[in-house]
Amino acid sequence: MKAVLSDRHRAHDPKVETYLGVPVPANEVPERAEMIRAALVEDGGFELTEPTDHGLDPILAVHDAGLVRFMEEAWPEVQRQRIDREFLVADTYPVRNLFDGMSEELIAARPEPVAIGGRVAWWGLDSSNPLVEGSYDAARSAVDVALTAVDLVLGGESVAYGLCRPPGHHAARAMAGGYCFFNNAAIAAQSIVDRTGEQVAILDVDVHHGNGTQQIFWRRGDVAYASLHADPRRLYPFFLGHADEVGEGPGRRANLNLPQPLRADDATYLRDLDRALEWIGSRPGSVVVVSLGFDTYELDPIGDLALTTDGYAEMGRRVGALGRRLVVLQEGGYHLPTLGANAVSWLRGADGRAGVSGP
Ligand code: Q9C
Ligand code: ZN
Repeated sequence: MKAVLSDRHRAHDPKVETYLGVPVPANEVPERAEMIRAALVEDGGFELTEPTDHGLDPILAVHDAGLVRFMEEAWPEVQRQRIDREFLVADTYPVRNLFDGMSEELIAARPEPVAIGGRVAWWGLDSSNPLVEGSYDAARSAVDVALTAVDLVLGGESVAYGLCRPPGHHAARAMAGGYCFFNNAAIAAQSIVDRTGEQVAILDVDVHHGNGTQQIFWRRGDVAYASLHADPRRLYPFFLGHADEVGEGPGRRANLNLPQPLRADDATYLRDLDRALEWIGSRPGSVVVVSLGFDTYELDPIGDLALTTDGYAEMGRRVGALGRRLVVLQEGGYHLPTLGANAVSWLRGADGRAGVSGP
């Protein structure tokens, strides 16, 4: 199997994030991708390739130009405004109740702030998403990784893996968040639609609901989104991911959320995976984009499900058995010691090989 990865992810190297306002060690760190890379190399069954530059157009096909401009300008502005910080996060957000009673028209006309502390809130979801000096460059490289995996699959590969970092599925049209800046999977799916004219399905198996991907395709019937995730009443992103969110307008019934119970095990999870796969299989299209997270793992420090390394092999096998071409893109997963084994297990399963046994 071909695996696309770039060293440029290392430029996004936050040391700290905040948890309920208090600094804690960052979870989404360069070591994550390095662990997976090492395991792919050691396995021997993966051909590692570098991404090619795809420019800004595919990003602007999905994201608001203002978000892209903010990402370009954020760190230079931190320096220009002489904010002495190692990372940028917001403290004051434009939450919906701020605008209670105001007309949609007047709300929409509120101007973007000029202070960088206001802009990071304007374009952001949450304060546990540190933006550092190299975040923009790394986020651009993650998009190139995803689009190069698309190139491989449209060029005839039956499956390609993109080791995207930073991840993407929390990033919406006009919003970063949840360790994500640009939505790699959404950009990949849009590019497949544009280049093939076919419908596309996105299967999201990260432990968190992909609110960004859902938002981008909410009113779209040509890109279906199916997600298994911890019930948002318990876990980030807290406010979206409920089962009654099915899409609207032309996108009605093209969104499927399957919230999972606390500590859901392989058997419980795989039953709902089969529902998602059946739903995807009933829709047209020959390519499926997978948002792959290993924060569903039993020892993940921020997830609350209980999947195993063997469970990932079976998950990969069932997704591979769909018989669709697969663009598999890395999202979360934060238990560093097992990330490599879990990735190899899932990908070997999808490739129709036997999984590796757990550590
Ligand atoms: N103390 C992805 O897995 N909040 N994003 C975490 C932990 C944000 C996770 C707080 C979690 C986002 C791609
Ligand atoms: Zn996640």
